[in-house]
Amino acid sequence: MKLTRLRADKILNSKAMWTVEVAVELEDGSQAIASVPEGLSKGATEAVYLSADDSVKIINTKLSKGLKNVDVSDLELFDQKLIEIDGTDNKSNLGANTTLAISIASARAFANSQEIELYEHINRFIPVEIGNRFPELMVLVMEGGKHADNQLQIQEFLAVVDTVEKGREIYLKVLEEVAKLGYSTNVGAEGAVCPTQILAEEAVRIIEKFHDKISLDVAASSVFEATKEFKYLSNGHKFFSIEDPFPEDAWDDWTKYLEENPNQMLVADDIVTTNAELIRRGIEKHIANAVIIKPNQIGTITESIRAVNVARNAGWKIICSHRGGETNDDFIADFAVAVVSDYVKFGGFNRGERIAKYNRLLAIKRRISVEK
Ligand code: 2PG
Ligand code: MG
Repeated sequence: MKLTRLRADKILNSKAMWTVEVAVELEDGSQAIASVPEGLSKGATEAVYLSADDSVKIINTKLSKGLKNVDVSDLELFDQKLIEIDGTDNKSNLGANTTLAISIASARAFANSQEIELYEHINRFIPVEIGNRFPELMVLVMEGGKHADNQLQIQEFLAVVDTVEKGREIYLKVLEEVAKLGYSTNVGAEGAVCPTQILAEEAVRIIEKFHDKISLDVAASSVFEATKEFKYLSNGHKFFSIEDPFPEDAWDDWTKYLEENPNQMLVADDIVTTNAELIRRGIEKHIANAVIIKPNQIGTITESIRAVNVARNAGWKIICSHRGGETNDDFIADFAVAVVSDYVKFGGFNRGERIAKYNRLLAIKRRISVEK
């Protein structure tokens, strides 16, 4: 099935930044659109994010001609073509936002043309069947760090649950409790509460009142003091998982921590940036046992799948994640189900662009349970 039309426009993301939206049409008239997020606390080794203006220009000139009549049926071959046209290790020619938007829109258009769901199309390229396995949710309940204007140095306080319903309940209880204690109920970048003045110890205690499976994203490369805050908290609390507790260049700190805490789920995000080669290096150095997968850190669906495969083969847990600056595109929900992700991170329940992902997950779950 050939691509016959490719067009890009600039749209706004949830942080009032411009991003790219791509529209694709196939030879049978099937159409699809896709837009991509941008991180707020980015890893240094993420693939290049081109300005939306440059991205739109490249697509509407060079790529709309270069990709015309290219077959989209095989996800891997199509993405390979994008990788070849870019010709760099970090997508610095086309931008990872450009290539990912095209990769998603083309896969979605193909799924439409075949009258199958996007997650079903992607799963054909995954060596694991979906069956009745569905990701658990790391629901964001409190925000700090670069994502909020408050005292918390740690970026994310998350409740780990198996259903959206449970996540919603905990989210609302935490919100109510924060208000009751007299703190502000401001909303952070990713749709959770970010009370001003609150300290990390109290933040955790509030969440612990309602749930005992709590995860953290320390995002240590973004805020210098975050590691210190994490070390203080870990004296009195047990966490289900800990993401980025050390900076992305402190590989030895990661290895040492895992050696000393072999049963702790330790999640690598900024240190490996969805890059299969970096994940391989991380596996060799025993830096973690779980990984965050953010397709826009690498730039195509295929390379994101590669990252998942490498991590999973080493026994690492997979967590598919949204970004700080999001759009209403719900691709990440399809992707998470397709790759049989262990967990997802879609944010809190107070921002439409996060809700879009949760609602898509609910729709997929309904669909899968009807099929069974
Ligand atoms: C993270 C993400 C998503 P950002 O650090 O895991 O929560 O944040 O997209 O800003 O990098
Ligand atoms: Mg992170």
